[in-house]
Amino acid sequence: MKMNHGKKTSNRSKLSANSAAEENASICCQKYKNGLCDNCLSCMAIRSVALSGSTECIKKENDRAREELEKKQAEKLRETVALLKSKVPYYSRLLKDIEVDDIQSIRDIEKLPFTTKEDLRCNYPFGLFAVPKEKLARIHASSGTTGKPTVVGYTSGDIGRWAEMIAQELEAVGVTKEDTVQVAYGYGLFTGGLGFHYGVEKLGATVVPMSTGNTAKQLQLMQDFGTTVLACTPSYALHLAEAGKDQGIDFHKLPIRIGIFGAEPWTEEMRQEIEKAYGIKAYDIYGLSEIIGPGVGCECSQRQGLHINEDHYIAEIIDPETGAALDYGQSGELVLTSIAKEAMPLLRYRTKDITTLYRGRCSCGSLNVRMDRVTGRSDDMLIIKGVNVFPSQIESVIMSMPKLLPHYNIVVSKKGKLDELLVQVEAELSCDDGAIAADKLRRNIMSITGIAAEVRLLPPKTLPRSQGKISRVADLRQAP
Ligand code: DLL
Repeated sequence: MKMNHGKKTSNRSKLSANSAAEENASICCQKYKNGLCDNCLSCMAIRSVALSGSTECIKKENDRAREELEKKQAEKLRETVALLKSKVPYYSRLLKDIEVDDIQSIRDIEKLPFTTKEDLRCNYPFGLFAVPKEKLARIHASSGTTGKPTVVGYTSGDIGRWAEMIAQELEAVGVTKEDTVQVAYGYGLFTGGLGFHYGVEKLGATVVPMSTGNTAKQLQLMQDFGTTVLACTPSYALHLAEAGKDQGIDFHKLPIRIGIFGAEPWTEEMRQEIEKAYGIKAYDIYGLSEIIGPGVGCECSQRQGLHINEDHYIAEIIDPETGAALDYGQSGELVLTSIAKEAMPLLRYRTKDITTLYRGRCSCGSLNVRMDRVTGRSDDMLIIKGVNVFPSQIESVIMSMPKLLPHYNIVVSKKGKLDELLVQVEAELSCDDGAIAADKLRRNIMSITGIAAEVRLLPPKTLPRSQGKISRVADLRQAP
């Protein structure tokens, strides 16, 4: 049986849902006390309507609060444009026909140019910095597969705001000062480790700065130090769970209760697998170095999407092919503008991450725009036999089959002129069961993607494990 180490998440969720409703009720009372809407006949009526969550006056109040937020965003956007025009020669050239006064509302963001990873490479290393080098407190970089690394800089103010942001996100999933947070994201040029580290310290919890790898030690200290929160990539969480099981560790008997996973795409099914293995609640956190690092968006205890930190960023969704703006609820490429960054603000950065944005008040009370989990990157999308396929679709199929293990890879190759898709998955099955499972997997992939894949079931622990971001796809068609 799992020991109770003060696992507070579900109570917390109920509490925050109630307090959101109470907040709505009090807003309603205050604003409409001299002219209640039809539903607001008495305070009790307001309260019960607020709990059910849909009155005319709550909607009006939400609209007013959004308007207020967007006004502040527009002001910060104007300041950012002014800063870039005066301090970054690359942006001064790009923005030569745009005046700060052209930005009157956040919808005017569409007048601004996009920024891409290529722009960062062309300005390597410090060409996009808006402050002199001596004002930098830290530099991070991501290596990328080709060419020069992407370099990002931070002032001490940027680092302070980043830590604050992560601390708030940790709090929103139920992490408290009493928690011990094992940070198993890489420390170094990658933003994951240090980004989390300072957020945990800011919150006042205890940080165990493990970085990636050293799996045996991770497991030992997790037990000896009484880790309550694990932060790492979802693929490494799976690897740790598997290694722990091999050592006979029963995670359900340990105090660990929360996992904060991100830095790579993962599916809802993967979440369930991880939660089952550890007996924890797992939350999705999103971010990218170009914008700051982890924490651009994070789920709250309600898990109704990742809240975008709108005091710091403006999020848009565009059609990745045409660059045209898409509406809330439509899936496309996420574009982010930093509006509170000193060292390296970016305008309309094309993340290449595919997701959907939603508006409306979350049951935690926040009105911030929320994003769906990232389903893949526009440049990760495979076109196989003319069909668009995201690796996450194949992962969902695999993870929905209980007899298959969450360790797989996808190989795309060419035979003559024809594309071929090979999916290899580990499974603990006898030969007969294996043949049935392979056939079922083949049929399920066909029904989701429309593609006839070759399927191979492999013995457990055959495929390589990851300590950081995992690479599960090999497209051999472009190989020389
Ligand atoms: O991965 C920052 C980070 C660290 C995020 C720790 C979350 C946790 P980069 O190395 O620059 O930064 O990689 C950014 O990783 O554009 C996405 O494609 C992918 N990514 C990040 N978080 C998620 C997530 C960090 N939760 C790139 N789901 C992004 C899916 C993610 N993909």
